Amino acid sequence: MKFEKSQKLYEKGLVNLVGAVNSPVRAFSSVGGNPLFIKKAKGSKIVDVDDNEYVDLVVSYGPMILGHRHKAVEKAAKKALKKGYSFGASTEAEIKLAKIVCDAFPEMDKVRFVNSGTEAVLSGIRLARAFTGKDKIIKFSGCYHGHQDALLVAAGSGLATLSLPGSKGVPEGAVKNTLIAEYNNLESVKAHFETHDDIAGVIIEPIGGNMGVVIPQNNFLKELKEFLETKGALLIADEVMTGFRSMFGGAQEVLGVTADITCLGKVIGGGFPVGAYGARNEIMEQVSPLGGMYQAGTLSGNPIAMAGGIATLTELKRQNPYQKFEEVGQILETILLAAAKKHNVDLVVNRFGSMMNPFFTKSKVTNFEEAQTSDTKKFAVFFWEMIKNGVFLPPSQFEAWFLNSALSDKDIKKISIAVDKSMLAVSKMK
Ligand code: KE4
Repeated sequence: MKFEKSQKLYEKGLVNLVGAVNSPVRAFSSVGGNPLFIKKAKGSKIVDVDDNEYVDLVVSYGPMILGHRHKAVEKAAKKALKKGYSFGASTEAEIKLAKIVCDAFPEMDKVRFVNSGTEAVLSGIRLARAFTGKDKIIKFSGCYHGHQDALLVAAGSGLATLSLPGSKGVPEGAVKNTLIAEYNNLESVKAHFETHDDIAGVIIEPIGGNMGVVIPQNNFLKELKEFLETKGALLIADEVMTGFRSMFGGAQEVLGVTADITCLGKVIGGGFPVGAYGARNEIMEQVSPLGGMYQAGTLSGNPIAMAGGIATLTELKRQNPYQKFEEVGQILETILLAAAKKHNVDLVVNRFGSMMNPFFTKSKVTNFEEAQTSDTKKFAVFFWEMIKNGVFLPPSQFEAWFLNSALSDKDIKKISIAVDKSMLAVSKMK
């Protein structure tokens, strides 16, 4: 496999782009080497500028759940393009997508569209504060909720990848109302309520996806919701990654727990920039123009993005691929564990439906601290061997792999061969 053209573009990109990327996790910092540049993608495959083809297990960190360039989505987007790109006024498409989203999340009477997951969570937090009149927010170490100041503490994803405790440029004042708890540790949440009476709510990834995959244990989410109800605090579910992926109604549908506020992104736009936040009427009536909580956006509800979202969710509902995701996920989990056993590599695999990833550790991984016991040097060797064997993974131990409904049996076979070769390479490390 050659990477010359990616290398050339990387050097060229360094001139006007920071690190030649527009999002840090794409920089390949934790796996070494330089980022690949992608030329095109179709179905389950992605092709880089050196014409290397890969089975794609990144799928844009979640959005491309139908695979790339699904015909129904492409047709809808092309049709929308012919009517205009952006109006700064409402369109019927926004109403259509809002109904699909609210029907999928029964707790959600109304939704507001924004342009990213970060914006969705930013607004969801502001809404919780507006509704409760309280300022403090609890987040869990290892969870990542986008790059808003208040939540860039003890975060996962790119911050964990780069081993950053937080971000420069975030003033102390911006995080003074942010309290940190430990995932799967309800006592660590309760402790904050012992010393604070101004907690608006708790924000959580109902399935952790930014420490690698971390799953709530023993009814953690259900008990958290029940506890918060006794305290008049809100449960804010960050379903940017799990919404429409874990199930059509997100992780809430699978876990049987309803959040007071739900934040969405990724799949909801099918690759086009869409985020959303929603809740029951009594909460959403706080939002301008009905209430005093302000939030706005030039491109919110963009007609092309709405068309992409409507087509993606309509096709996803028609396909209902969740049982298949479970089956394929189980196969991949078995492949990883069998290869690790064969080559005597310590490995744990966490999976929730079509989100999964291996940790190079002996420890169970139920929180951020345990996730950090993973050997990231082994991950880096594994990552590059998988690339050389035609499988595109997120370039970080602390990112989830994502399945899509275009994956074929041939793709699974290719992944299996790549995993075996990559695990052998790991086993040969000094
Ligand atoms: P965006 O602003 O990147 O659309 O969404 C932020 C966000 C919010 N909540 C959760 C649970 C998320 O996973 C994300 C973003 N996820 C990362 C991948 N772990 C996006 C990839 C990137 O940062 O380039």
